[in-house]
Amino acid sequence: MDSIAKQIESVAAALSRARSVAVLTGAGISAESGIRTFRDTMEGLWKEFDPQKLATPQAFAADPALVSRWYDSRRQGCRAADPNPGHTSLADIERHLESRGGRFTLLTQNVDGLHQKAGSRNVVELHGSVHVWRCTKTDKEVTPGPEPFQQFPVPSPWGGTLRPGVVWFGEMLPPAAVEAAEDAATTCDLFFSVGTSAVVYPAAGFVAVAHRRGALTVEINRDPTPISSHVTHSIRGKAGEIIPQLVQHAFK
Ligand code: BV8
Repeated sequence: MDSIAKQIESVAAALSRARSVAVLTGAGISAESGIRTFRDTMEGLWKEFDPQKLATPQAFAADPALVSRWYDSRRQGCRAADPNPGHTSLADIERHLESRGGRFTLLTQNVDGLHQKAGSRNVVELHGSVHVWRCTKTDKEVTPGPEPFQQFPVPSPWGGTLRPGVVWFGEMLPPAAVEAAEDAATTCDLFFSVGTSAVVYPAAGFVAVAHRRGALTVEINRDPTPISSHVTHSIRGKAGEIIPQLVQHAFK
């Protein structure tokens, strides 16, 4: 494999010419903002829980107080976190593409809202948001204030219970989000997969859609993943270090 510097140079050259760019991000891009990745061992009072088991409708049905407490503690952590150079450099790429009439679509599996905080505009939240909660009785959505919830499970204004506005395992993704992702994957010249273990579907499948069409596909990830040998370039490194270098080389 080429050295990282060589990979960055060739990807930056493609980025400088691209008309349409799609990016899929996962928990790894928020790691440098202090938000634990999804599969890192949980810490503190959550360390004996498996996130994959907690992020399900079954877990919420069995213990709505526990699951709501977990999500509210994550919501507080996300509110307190700041975007890192990985997030802000993706917002820079979007601005560069838009300034020359190009297209930029940011597909995120993250529920932390940090891409929006960093100034990204065309953000597609494939797995929803921890900052939006939904009434289990009326399906109406609320955006709770900054304070932690005082009561668990959280009563809704409509007599039901509030659940986090995220997509749990076994739940369908928002159809509009899937449509936007499919459109981006089928029209982009360049598809990045950043900070994701690429094991959760359908999100992990969009890079292959782009690759099969001949788009240039690039992974930026700390560790190898199941897609590492199926993309054009797999760059091993931190998103907060690699993406700013791409911006520097592509748009100097
Ligand atoms: C669906 C929201 C149709 C909640 C999440 C059986 C029954 C039902 C479904 C299935 C089934 N078997 C398989 C499925 C499909 C299932 C799935 O894919 N399962 C996998 C695990 C096998 N998918 C679904 O259920 C989806 N829905 O298919 O509906 C359906 C419906 C019914 C029946 C059948 C089909 C819904 C999936 C969405 C689940 N919700 N999150 C929440 O956040 O609590 S997914 C969860 O995993 C997180 O959102 C996260 O985004 C996602 C992926 O994790 P990553 O983001 O990749 O994070 P991870 O920690 O894994 O990796 C981080 C990476 O970053 C690492 O590789 C690391 O090396 C790297 N890294 C770390 N630091 C850095 C870094 N990289 C760069 N820089 C750094 N600094």
